[in-house]
Amino acid sequence: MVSSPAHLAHDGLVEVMGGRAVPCFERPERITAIEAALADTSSYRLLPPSAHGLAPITAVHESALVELLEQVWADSVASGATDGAAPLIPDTFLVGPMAAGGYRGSGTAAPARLGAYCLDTATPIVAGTYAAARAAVDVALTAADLVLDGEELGYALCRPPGHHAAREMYGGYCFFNNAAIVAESLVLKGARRVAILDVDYHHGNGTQQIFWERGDVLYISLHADPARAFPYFSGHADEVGAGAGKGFNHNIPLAARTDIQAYAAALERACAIVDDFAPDAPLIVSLGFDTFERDPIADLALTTEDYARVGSIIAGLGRPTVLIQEGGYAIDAIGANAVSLLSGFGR
Ligand code: Q9C
Ligand code: ZN
Repeated sequence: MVSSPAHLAHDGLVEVMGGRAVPCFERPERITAIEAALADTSSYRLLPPSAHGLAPITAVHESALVELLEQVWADSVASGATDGAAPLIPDTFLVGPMAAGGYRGSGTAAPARLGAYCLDTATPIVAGTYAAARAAVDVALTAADLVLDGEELGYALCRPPGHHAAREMYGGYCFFNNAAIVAESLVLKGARRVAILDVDYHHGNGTQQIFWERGDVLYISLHADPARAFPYFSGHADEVGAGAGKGFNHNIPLAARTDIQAYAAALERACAIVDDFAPDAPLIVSLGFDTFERDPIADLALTTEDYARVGSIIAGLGRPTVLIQEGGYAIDAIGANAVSLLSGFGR
């Protein structure tokens, strides 16, 4: 289990949802609650991350995105675009005809820079955001190192999460795509087939986009049907990849209130696809607990006990596994949900 206190400084305060500014759902207590629950069981070792540098990040993300995230807060404070208390949330988005031909605008003002790279109004940037996002990547890569060094299971307590971040886009509470960065790092270490299984409530549009034309990285996701759920514009069953990646992207959309019976059947289908693909590197799991029955922004119906079953189905693949924390916003239950999932791995 790997985690870093650097995430504490990414505390966005507010997001804009449904036309209202509301307290961020993606908050520091999510990870401290998991840490506390794991510490209570006293059967897990909690390790700090080791620094892996920028190269694994720029292998997956455009440097323009990395530079934006690194600089925009300080630039905005210097220019007066923020008073230093208000988080940065874009108010103008580069979409449709204005974005034609890869146009990013030449604007240097913070709204122009944010709106050219950001998906939504729920992903505020504050002073500590970049350091937290960098640390989350290190947490993920360090958990993968543990598994490469022989552990059967590594759990990366990543925050901020990653699976909505695409090659040159952030959003959906995500800045760097922790799972995709781990997958690409495994390829760069010589793996020929890497599988990412995404069990977050939301479709991982970023991970899908990054590996869309790749036959060496399988992406398979179970998530709420985008007909009703964020990110709305991706996650449909007919999105199967393109070029060399055709057939290596699988989306399994789920109905509202899906319970463990239907969920387990879908997960077993997904695991069969992973098994057929026969990865030659550790399995990467994008792990969200927003499938929980009481999650405040979601509508599936898994219980705390059900996560043991989810864990045991994934463990049934019999593969070394790196769990990468994504979403999950019921803070009073997230620790118990994590402990339950790990129990399914026999831990
Ligand atoms: N009306 C993750 O779970 N807002 N991100 C949805 C719905 C964004 C979730 C608004 C949700 C992002 C990692
Ligand atoms: Zn989610």
